[in-house]
Amino acid sequence: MKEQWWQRSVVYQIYPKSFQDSTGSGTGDIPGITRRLPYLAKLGIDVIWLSPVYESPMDDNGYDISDYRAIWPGFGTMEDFDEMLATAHSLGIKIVMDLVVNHSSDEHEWFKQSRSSRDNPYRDYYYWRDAVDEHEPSNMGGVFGGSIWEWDETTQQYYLHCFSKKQPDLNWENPRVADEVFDMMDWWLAKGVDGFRMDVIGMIAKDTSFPSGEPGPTGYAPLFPLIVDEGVHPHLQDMRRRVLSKYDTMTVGEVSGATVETAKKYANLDGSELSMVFQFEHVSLTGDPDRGKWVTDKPRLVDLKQVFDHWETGLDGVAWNSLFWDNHDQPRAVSRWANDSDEWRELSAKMLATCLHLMQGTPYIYQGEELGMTNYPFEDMSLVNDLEAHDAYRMLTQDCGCSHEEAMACMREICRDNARTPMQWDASPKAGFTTGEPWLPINPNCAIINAAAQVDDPGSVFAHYQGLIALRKQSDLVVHGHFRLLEPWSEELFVYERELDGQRMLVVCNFTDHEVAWQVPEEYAGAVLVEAACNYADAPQAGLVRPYEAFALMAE
Ligand code: TEU
Repeated sequence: MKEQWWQRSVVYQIYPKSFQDSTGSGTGDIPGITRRLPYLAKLGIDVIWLSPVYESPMDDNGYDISDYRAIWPGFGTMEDFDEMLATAHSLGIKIVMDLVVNHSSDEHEWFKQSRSSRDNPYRDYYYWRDAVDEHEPSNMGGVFGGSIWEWDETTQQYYLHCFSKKQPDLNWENPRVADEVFDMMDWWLAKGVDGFRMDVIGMIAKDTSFPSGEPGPTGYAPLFPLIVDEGVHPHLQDMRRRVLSKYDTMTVGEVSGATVETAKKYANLDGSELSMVFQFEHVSLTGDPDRGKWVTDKPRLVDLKQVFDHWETGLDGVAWNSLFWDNHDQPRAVSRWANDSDEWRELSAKMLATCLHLMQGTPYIYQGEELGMTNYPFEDMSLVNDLEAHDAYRMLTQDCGCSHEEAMACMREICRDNARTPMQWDASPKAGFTTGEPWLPINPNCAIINAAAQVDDPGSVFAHYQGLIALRKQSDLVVHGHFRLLEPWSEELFVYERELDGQRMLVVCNFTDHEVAWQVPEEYAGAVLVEAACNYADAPQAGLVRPYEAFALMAE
């Protein structure tokens, strides 16, 4: 099939609240993004995934939208947006917006109308149900804790919200909802944006019998049985027909429950639905039936390799993979997957980059990942903003019997604010992010981890990402090569091979802080070293792989 531009692209995710403040407000904004576009051009990325900048009460930092065609004043104006878009395009960078249409804000006009009376024309834009025996219609719990149902006194019914009560779920069974969404998407695409990242798009079709389930320690039943995956595809095919097919777009769906089988539909190379999906198998390798993701365990390398092998081989030639370690909902890559100590941080951050960027699929870099930014040392909840984390702290300490310190250890390992601390631009106390009071604490390690110290250093993490991005641009093997996992049972090495038309690349990554005895396969004797993949200054040593070493070899 014809190569699509987003198959050879590298995407950079910007969380606008934490990227660059241009006014001294303490939160990032759109003019700040515009100012930093030359930095992104130097890195070499092709696409920006811009987390929401729309009008919002900011209950969930913009993932609760009250006007899909307006900019939150704290981020700037629509003119600022238009200037950012034009500047990005002038630098050869595309902009993909965040489409949040599983739910809106409760302050959206649609919901204000919907909740005003039972016979309002907008009533069925959302899910409303009567109480059952004076209780919520079902006992499922939301992602941010509590019931998925909120009582509304005015019309004496409950409304559905899978996330916070300020994020009522849109009723996609009502065709007018699709009409409104597709019209809004068309409006943004006509402005020149280049596509969408689709927030929890895998959740827009629900079992509207709203079943109850077996409650857990929180007293609520799990949410996932509510989701009807097969009901999502007709909406996406409709979206493709009515809107996306009119433009040359990149689309990526957040489908946390995606499997290789369902991804073959969501991300089919025939263009019938989306370009790709974010699957969550690798970021869900740890967890607990009662506490969910709130544990401090580290994923096992063998499990991680099994997931990537499954997805790389499962989609090859049929659908397209996204590749990520990190985003605004995940802890920082080098802290979660490698080693953020002073001794090993730079080396292991580069190793992670090589490991991910030489696989088949579109790689995503989360802001600061290209610098090796780390998790934040949260000591208590006073510095934590995220509503998901505050609910989790309450659940851990009140429902699961955790001590404050046990709960804070989970926060330091996994909470979303680890990725949301401000971007570290320079070594000054406020990291060049703001001249005001930052909305989240700035990591004190900005003194040593910052863009200014790296952009002109050929040995920096930034430079390593630059090299991998440049390699992808000129290598059909990296973009299209078939994946084969080697050493599947090694708990230390992630070794895989790419092959295309007889050309082969061997990628070797040591995920440990110690030397591992290992021999490069005979068929790679005399192969050529891929400089961009290597994170040690000198060539790999025969018969062993050094701590957190990454290298690649090319053979004909
Ligand atoms: O995330 C979906 C979601 O379930 C997240 O809450 C995430 O998977 C979870 O925090 C991991 O444990 C999307 C957005 O990315 C997230 O920022 C929003 O809070 C959420 O949807 C609601 O819009």
